[in-house]
Amino acid sequence: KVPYIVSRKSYTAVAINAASKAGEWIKSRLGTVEQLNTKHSPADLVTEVDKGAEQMIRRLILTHFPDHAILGEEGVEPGAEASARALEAAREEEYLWIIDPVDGTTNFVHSLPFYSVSIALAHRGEVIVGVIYDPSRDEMFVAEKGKGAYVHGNRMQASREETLGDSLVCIGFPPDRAFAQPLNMKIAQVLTPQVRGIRALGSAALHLAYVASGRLSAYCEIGLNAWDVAAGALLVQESGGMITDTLGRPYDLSVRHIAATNTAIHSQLIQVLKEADATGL
Ligand code: 2AM
Ligand code: CA
Ligand code: CA
Ligand code: CA
Repeated sequence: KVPYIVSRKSYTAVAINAASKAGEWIKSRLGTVEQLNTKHSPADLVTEVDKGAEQMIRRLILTHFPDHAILGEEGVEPGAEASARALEAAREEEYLWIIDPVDGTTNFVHSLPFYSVSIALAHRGEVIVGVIYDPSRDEMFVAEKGKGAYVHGNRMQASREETLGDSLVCIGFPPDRAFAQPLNMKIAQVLTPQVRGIRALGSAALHLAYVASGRLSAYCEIGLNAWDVAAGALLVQESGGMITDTLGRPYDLSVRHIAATNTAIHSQLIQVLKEADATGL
C-alpha cells in the first residue's frame, strides 16, 4: 500500500487505517444488502453496512485513543434537530472524531460505485485532520491542518477556473423534502444556465474531496450535517479552496448549508445564491 502521509503520525495514521479498513469491508458488501431500513422518509436509508462500518471505525479509534469523543451519523437519532443537539453536546470536547461511515448510502444500496468513508478529528471544535476514502477507486484523500491536502501522497490543488461560466459544479439533493429540497432545486435551476456543467454525484464528502483535488470547481448543498462536511472542509481549505456557509460566512462545525469552491469563483457563487434567495439562511 502507498504510504499516504507521514506527519502527525498517530491521529492521521489512525484515521487512514480506520477509513481504509472500513472502506475495504464496505466494498466487499456491495450488492449484498438485503435488509433496507428507512429513517425519516422512504428516501433516507440505513443498512447493516452503515452500522457495521461505524462500529468498526469506533473500535479502531478507541483502541488508540480511549478518552476521545466520537460523533458518528449512525449513533445519532435521525433528523436535523437531533443532529444539531448531538453536535452541540460534543463540539467542545478536547478531541472529537466526526465520522460518516458510508457517505452516499443510496448509491451504495443501488451498487453505484460512488460512496465514501469520511473521518475528521476536531480539537476543541477546530478540524485538524480530515480523511475521505473512496473504496471504488482506492483513493485516500488526507488533510492535516496547516500541512496541506494529499491524495495518495500527492499534494492537491483546487482548480483554476476564474468564472462560473468555465466551472464544473456539483450540487446535491438530500431527502429532506420539507426544507432543503426546494432550495436545492432552486440552486440547480439558477446555476445550470450559468456554469459549464452541473453534476449531482450523491456523496457530499466526495464532492468536497473533488473540489480539493481540482476535479470540480465548486460544490454547494443545503441541509448537510457535520459528518458529511467536517473532513472535506479541511481538504478544501488545505488545497487552496474556500468553504463557507451559503452567505459566505466562515465554516464551522455547525454550518449545514455549504458553499465550497476553488476560491476564485467563491464570491460569484455566493452572489448567485443570494440573488436567487437560495441560501436557506
Ligand atoms: P448519507 O449517504 O451519509 O446519508 C446527498 O445529497 C448527501 O446527503 C449525502 O452526503 C447523504 O449522506 C446526505 N443525506 C442523506 N440523507 C440525508 C438526510 N435525511 N438529511 C441530510 N442529509 C442527508
Ligand atoms: Ca444517512
Ligand atoms: Ca453523509
Ligand atoms: Ca452516512
